[in-house]
Amino acid sequence: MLISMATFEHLPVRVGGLAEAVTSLGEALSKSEEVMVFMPAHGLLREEEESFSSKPEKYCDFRIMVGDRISPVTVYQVWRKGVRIFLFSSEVMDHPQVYQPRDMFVAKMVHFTKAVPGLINIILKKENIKPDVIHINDWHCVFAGSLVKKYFKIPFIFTIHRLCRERISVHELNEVNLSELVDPRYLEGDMFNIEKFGGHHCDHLTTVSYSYLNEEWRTFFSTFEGKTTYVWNGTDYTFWNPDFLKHAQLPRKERRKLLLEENGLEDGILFFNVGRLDVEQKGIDILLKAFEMIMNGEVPGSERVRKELRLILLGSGDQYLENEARRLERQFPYNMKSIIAYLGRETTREYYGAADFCLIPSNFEPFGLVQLEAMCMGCIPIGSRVGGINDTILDLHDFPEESTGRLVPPRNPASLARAMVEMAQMSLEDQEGQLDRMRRRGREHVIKNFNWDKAAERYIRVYKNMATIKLPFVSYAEPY
Ligand code: NHF
Repeated sequence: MLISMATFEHLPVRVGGLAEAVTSLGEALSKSEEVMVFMPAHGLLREEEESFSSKPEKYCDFRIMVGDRISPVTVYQVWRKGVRIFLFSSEVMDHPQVYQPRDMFVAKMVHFTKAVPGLINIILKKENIKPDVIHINDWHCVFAGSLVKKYFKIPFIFTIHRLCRERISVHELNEVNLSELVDPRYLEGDMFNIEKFGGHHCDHLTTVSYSYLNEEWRTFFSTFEGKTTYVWNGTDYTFWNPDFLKHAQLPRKERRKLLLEENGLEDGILFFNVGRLDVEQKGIDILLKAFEMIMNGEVPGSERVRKELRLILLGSGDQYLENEARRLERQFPYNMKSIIAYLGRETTREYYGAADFCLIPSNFEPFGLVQLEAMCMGCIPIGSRVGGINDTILDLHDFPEESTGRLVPPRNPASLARAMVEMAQMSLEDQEGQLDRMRRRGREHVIKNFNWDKAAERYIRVYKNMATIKLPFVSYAEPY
């Protein structure tokens, strides 16, 4: 099967989890199928890119019409781990910021929409091949998928990694002569709802977890119930492997002591959070509040834990949250450290490999990679009972014998604080036997159930029209 995927993020271009997901899926699919990826170049070709296994070479030139302007496009071809990547380069598609500023982003989307069918046309002519499916990742690529389906009769698979509820002005579409896409059913005033349009026009609609599909069932997915399903993402457990730690031979507690020392803190029970400091999705305000509640003695039975509690935040984002984190760090200098930076995958792995617990307080989370990376590294996750977090963590109270972490209600600092105290107490009371078992089970659970080969297998079933779908008369859509 020749699978084509369209995306705005693919490593080395990374804004969020989308890049990891599309890159890993492409690699896994390429073990049995041919895979080509279409992506705007985002200025990538100006740098020497080491993460490709070949040098980018020019594949073709052509021109697209945008309104009454003719815009030249050059497509470069490059290989990365068995995947053939086509990078679209033009004045607009080379803008280095992926989604910003808004005007530039919309222009990029328009150019990409026109350039993808343009390239497929040239591939047909040059190589006499045509993709069997086009897999569209998130709303930015929906229009491209829709045109490819219309012009080449190629099935269009639409995966929602996160619902954005984005709308675009219908005048903008008319101006760039894309009025053939304007479907009056998806007009809200003079704004056009792209995700709904995509849901209607695609052949299969998928999202990345069963819980997220249910959470957004009434608001979105039920409209497309006959073609909707979910496919879990995976994680790269070969990279997230404790054997690669700097001090792999030391006991976990020793590694923790060293890492805390490096961060100017004394040894204690270490909670860790990594990722974007954001209120809307990631719930970092809830985490800061929970920490403050424990430190202010507002959580019953937390006296001993308070002295021992250490919290490290790793990531940057909202200015307000960065300031809050700094304020708490000043207030509780023996207990908290915030590292406002992105330290890279290898260093992040050291933190997972030393921390006792990982906090994932998201308000919603379509899938979420952090809890899986943590479980792979023996760092016990405490996460919100939402989306992919709910699907992947087996809670201590729900499944005492199989548990891999703790689940707490979202948007609830008091519940999170209680769970943190409960887990810290287990650690202090030296129930390490039980915690060690959770750590071991966590890694096994991820390797068995959330690997990319399994995801690829399931997507191939979707591409071939053979995946189970979620319909209201089945209470549970099994993954196979
Ligand atoms: O893991 C990749 C990622 C998800 O939950 C994540 C999200 C965006 O919000 O599928 O996409």
